[in-house]
Amino acid sequence: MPPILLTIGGFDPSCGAGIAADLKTFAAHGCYGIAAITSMTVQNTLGVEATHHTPSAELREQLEVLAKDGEIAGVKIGMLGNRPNAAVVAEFLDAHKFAHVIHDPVMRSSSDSELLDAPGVKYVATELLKRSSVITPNVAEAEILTGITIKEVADMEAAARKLVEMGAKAVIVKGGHMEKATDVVFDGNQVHLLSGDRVKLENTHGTGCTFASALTAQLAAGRGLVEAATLAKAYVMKAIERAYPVGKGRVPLDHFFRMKIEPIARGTHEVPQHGPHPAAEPAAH
Ligand code: PXL
Repeated sequence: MPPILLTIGGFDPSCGAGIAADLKTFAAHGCYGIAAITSMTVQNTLGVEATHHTPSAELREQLEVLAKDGEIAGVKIGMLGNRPNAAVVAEFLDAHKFAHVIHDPVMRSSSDSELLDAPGVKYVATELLKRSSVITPNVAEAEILTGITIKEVADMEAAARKLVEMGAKAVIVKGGHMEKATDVVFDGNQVHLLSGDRVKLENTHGTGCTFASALTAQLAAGRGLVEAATLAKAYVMKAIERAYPVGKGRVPLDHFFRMKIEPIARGTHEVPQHGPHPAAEPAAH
């Protein structure tokens, strides 16, 4: 049985970020994904035009109906929208004690729309952070949560240490927007640096969601934090490399790059063998 992973986040109708990106990432890792929507965003590849947050009672219903249905191997948290929805998620985590809770503390979209209101940010810092197994802020989010200005890797490390003092169990500060794309992984004891190449990041969308989802899949598969983060980063890098434009704006990642094979030759499709089917016909010449 593949592990069942739950994503709690916003829906991006252009499917580059949010729970659609999470579900694609889970599937690409051989996991079965389920999802609870915190917010319906109005969005295409050019940016977010509006957000309509799920009423918190409805979010609670969504989460509870999923939890009572079976074993959830890991939970990934993304966009929360507002404080009431963040509080529902905290209540849900307290009620169920999941083995892996990966929180990507999304605050603004790459097009700079607010994805979590100010009371929600405060709630993440004081309440939600300590309920997750790993929190994965980018540099801007780490600055907001800690109040530390981040200019170089040493500052990222200081922010990671501060987040653990604030109650986080483990932290990955993502340096994708820094010059060398170094990520700082802090498990509460040791700091590990993951270096990377900064590939076309300005023009991509959904890298943070994808990284945290791949990390969730790797942790649920039993890997340790550093190995899981290394594999998740490699997956994101490859998915960026293979990305192709879908709309007029930012380019979503290719989550299924591993499945890219030569187009199937005519005559080799798996169709029932009763009667001719155009896809099953061998090429005429
Ligand atoms: O990339 C952060 C993010 C997360 N979740 C949703 C989003 C975005 C960015 O636009 O729309 C739903």
